Amino acid sequence: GYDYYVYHTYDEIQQWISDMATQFPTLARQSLLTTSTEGRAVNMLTLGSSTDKPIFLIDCGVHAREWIAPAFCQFFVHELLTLYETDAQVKTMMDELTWVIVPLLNVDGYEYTWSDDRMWRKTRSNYGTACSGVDANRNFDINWSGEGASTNPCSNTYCGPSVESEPIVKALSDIIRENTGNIRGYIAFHSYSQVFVYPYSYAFEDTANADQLYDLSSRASQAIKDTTGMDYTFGPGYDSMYLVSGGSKDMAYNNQIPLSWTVELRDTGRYGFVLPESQIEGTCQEMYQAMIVIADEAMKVN
Ligand code: 0X9
Ligand code: ZN
Repeated sequence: GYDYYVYHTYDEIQQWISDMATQFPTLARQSLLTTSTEGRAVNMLTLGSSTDKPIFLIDCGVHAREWIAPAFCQFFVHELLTLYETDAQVKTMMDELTWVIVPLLNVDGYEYTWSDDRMWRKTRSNYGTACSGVDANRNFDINWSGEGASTNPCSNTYCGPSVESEPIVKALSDIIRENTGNIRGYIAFHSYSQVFVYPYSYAFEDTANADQLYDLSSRASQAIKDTTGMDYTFGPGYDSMYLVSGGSKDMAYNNQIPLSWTVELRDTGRYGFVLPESQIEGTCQEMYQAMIVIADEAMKVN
């Protein structure tokens, strides 16, 4: 069977997505999110026993070199699909929510990390400048090109020539806008640092539900501690790391998604982006337990 504890290429992930949809026809549906700048398909999976439930939206791999993120997305999808019949908690999560999951968002960048530069972060778009690539997590419609984003095309945090210039950003933003009021939760999986980051990151400002996000992040961190003993911190973006403008989780929150995070997976810096495959299983197991806690709350929000 498919090995969830190794890193997979774009082609392998594409095949895996269609295999999931084929093997679990009543629980999983594959669709095309968009076509990337370089012409690759960006696919998503919609999971759940019915399709009209409130949505929990997840994307993995917006930053190309953060390989553990798509690895987690694949593991998580597989858990939801294979445990549905036997695990009461998973059954409830799949009966009460519609999971929209993009296992690999920045497909062009990801391919480039396999072929040319393991440390590539951005997309591969070029708008006629010396350097290629836009930081997709600076390209969303939230204080676009403001503090914590660069207008220099050679910067790793280049916000792009215009807001939503990147097809993957435009397509994900469209999903968020088309489902306004019907998305309970959003998580963008990144690495590394082991942090639950919630809004806001573009300004020193707290959300209306800051207490809820604090409490839920705290419980998710505790679930991780109880699973593998790993420490994950949490806090608003402006506090936990650095200011970021044009990031997806702030855009999601401001489009009426109350539970919104950037989650930074393992590690805390020893291996950084080049996390050994031996750590995939532990990372997936701990974050799966955190997702149970978060899903439980998402099912309660009204
Ligand atoms: O800079 C980013 O886009 C994210 N970190 S990463 O190392 N994965 O690139 C952080 C985004 C969350 N916002 C803040 N931490 N302020
Ligand atoms: Zn990242």
